[in-house]
Amino acid sequence: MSGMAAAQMTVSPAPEGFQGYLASLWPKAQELGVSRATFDRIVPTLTYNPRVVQLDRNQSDEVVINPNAPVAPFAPYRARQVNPTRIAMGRTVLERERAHLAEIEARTGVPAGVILGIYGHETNYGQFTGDFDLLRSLSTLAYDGRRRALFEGEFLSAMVMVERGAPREALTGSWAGAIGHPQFLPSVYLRLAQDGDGDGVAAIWNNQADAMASIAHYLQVAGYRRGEHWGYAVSVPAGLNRADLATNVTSPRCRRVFQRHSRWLTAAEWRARGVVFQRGEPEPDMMLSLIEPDGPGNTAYLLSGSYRAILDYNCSNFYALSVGLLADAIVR
Ligand SMILES: [Ca+2]
Repeated sequence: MSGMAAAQMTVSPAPEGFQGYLASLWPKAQELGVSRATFDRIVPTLTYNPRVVQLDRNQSDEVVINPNAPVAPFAPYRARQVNPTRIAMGRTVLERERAHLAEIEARTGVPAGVILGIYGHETNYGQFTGDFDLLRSLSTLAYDGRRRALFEGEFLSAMVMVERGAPREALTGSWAGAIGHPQFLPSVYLRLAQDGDGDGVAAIWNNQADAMASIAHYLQVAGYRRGEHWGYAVSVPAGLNRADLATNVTSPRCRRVFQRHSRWLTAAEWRARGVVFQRGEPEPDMMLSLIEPDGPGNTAYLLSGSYRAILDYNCSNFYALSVGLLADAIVR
């Protein structure tokens, strides 16, 4: 049976059992530090949301992809994502938040441009954060059960956020539980969110400095290296021996994403093979891997270890390349 058929046959439990299921979560919530008062204030207000179950079903169908399908070109994606409006807005935020960004960069080693590159991609700098009620979505998805372990944990994390003072009405986001300006899941918020403006609260739902400090902290923990640029646009000679450059490493996560990267060579070794840097000159001993997202004959990119921290935020080469290119365009 194909995965798609299995997904379509998944039967949701009846909505009538929803409140009983939530009540059964009390011991777990208590263990995490949620008070009875908070639990009793929130849970009776939650109702089953069939819309998010439908969206979750659609997504599970999309996951079934043909591994032999042709790979889509990057250029149209880039044109949509790294557009003049988004670049201009990024520069506006950079100007207005320059002091906060300088402090965040000094502390985390993540450059302002890369922070803004992620911020612009996730929510257009806080403009589009999603309007699904977080606790309602997560409780429904947990009850539905296709990915209960994930969503039950996120629901309980969201309850902990409320316990610690996050305003219930501010917790809105995508149907799948990503909230606020940086689109963090609640568990990510609890682990990594930071206060960027010094008021003691990491208010990623309405504060840009907090959002940017949180994005930077995420990337820092994911391995973004201070002073190591994410990557470089390059021209590749027609005769480049690509078979010799194939990676022999199989990534345990996001296998298809990492498969598109060559093995690592130094910048000097790439130059010796005829690769020309279109802009920027990395140190000769910097380790870089090649991706050709539009195929031979088009602009390619040499990627650093810091690029992989961006992949940790969202494991897609198009996303990470586009974030890096938006970053470069904003600070250019
Ligand atoms: Ca704050």
